[in-house]
Amino acid sequence: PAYDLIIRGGRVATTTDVFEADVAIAGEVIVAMGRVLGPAKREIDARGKLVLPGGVDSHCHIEQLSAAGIMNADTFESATTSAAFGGTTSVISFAAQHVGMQLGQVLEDYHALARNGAVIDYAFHMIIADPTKEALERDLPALIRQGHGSIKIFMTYDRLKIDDEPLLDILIAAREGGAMLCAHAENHGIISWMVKRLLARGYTHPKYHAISHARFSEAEAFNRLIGMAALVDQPIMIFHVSTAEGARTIRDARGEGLKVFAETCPQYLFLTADDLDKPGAEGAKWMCSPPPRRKDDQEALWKALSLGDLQTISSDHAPYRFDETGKLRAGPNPNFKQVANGLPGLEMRLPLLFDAMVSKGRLGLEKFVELTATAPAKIYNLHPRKGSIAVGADADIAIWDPDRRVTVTDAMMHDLAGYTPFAGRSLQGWPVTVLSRGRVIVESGKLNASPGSGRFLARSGGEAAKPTGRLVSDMNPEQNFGAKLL
Ligand code: DUC
Ligand code: ZN
Ligand code: ZN
Ligand code: ZN
Repeated sequence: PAYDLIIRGGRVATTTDVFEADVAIAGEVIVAMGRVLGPAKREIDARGKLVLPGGVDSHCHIEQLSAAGIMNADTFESATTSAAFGGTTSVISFAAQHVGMQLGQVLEDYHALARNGAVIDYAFHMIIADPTKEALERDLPALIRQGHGSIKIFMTYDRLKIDDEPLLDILIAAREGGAMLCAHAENHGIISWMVKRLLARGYTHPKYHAISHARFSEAEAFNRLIGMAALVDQPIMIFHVSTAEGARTIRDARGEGLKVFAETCPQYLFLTADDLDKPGAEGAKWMCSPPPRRKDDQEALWKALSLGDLQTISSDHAPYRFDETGKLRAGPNPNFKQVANGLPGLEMRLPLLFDAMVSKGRLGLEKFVELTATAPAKIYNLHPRKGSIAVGADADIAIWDPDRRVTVTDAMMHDLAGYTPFAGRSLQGWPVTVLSRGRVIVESGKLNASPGSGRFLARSGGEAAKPTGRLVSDMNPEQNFGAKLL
């Protein structure tokens, strides 16, 4: 037969269309779509099912050392397995430099972990925490050329934060390498000042974590970052937008024609600060940064997604067990500052969003495909290989049963966090069969992929990371540098 596999009779969805078609695969690639294709060595009956591009999760922390030096709960094997069970077939995780580490070595170390463990394809954002001359001038340009087309920085966290001056140096370095600059943007001073005042007055319960991240710490940092990026005409991606004011700041910047991209995450669409308000230390399970906010913020984020102000929804998967190895490392009754920040989310990202967007109808199926697969693939230059069902694309496909109802439990998760912050929810729609480059890796509730079978996705910064060509006059004082900098 001409084809290795045909997915027959399903409804295929892209960002613009939903249509019934057979999808034919040869080797690792989709080679035909149409009616009554065949024959093939194998067929999958997809009648009554949706045939969607595998999810692209462009923000997840895997086998990463936290700011406080705690290793998170997953390995590449467990994290990518949980991603696959949730319908996700590509991840962009982090290669995280800490102060004193050489960037090239950091990349080698994360490559080794992923090469041995990943069951789906992966790429890395390079976290820069120590912007030395060697890191920015020697290592970074070479590493970008080797296929790491994005950089991430933190504007908060004691051991990671990048102040304004070095941030400008990093923005220039990103610009020169053609890389996207991603940021965790929160005002560090406001948060650390709030933390100290709360703890000094005995407010130690996990729920005060949310209060310590005062809402304007987000919009303030967004605005400062946007200003610096505009000065040097460098495109940016603002991670995990959580507040209405944050979303409005991004909307204003985009309205000015600035190249500002932004994401949010399920925790900001489905959780609120009240979820942290549980007896004892239990609320620590819902602690992430920024924290879940309010109901009206959720509505503002949905609106921002519908208007295109936010372009992607990632998980920010950052799993820590609710025990002495993770969240309770400081003891059974930690103060909120002692608890590692982060939630597991690789597996539940798509089922939560499918239920809300497709089954309950909020924004609809095409927008679900766009926000969770196509747009992140485009922004991070993985498209057209990843992120869409198209002839010539990798056969990364999730077949969804739109009628299957599932009540989420901790026990059904495949990551190593040991819990999900979304347990107890009843969802409609579930990914039942998942393909990565033509291999059927999830089927009948079982994984059929060996650790290390995922591949590294080398990519340049691509179109999204290209400057607009409109430098502000401060960076071009003689008005005769063309698109060149001061
Ligand atoms: N926030 C989290 O909640 N986890 C990982 C890192 C971060 O910034
Ligand atoms: Zn590399
Ligand atoms: Zn972050
Ligand atoms: Zn993160």
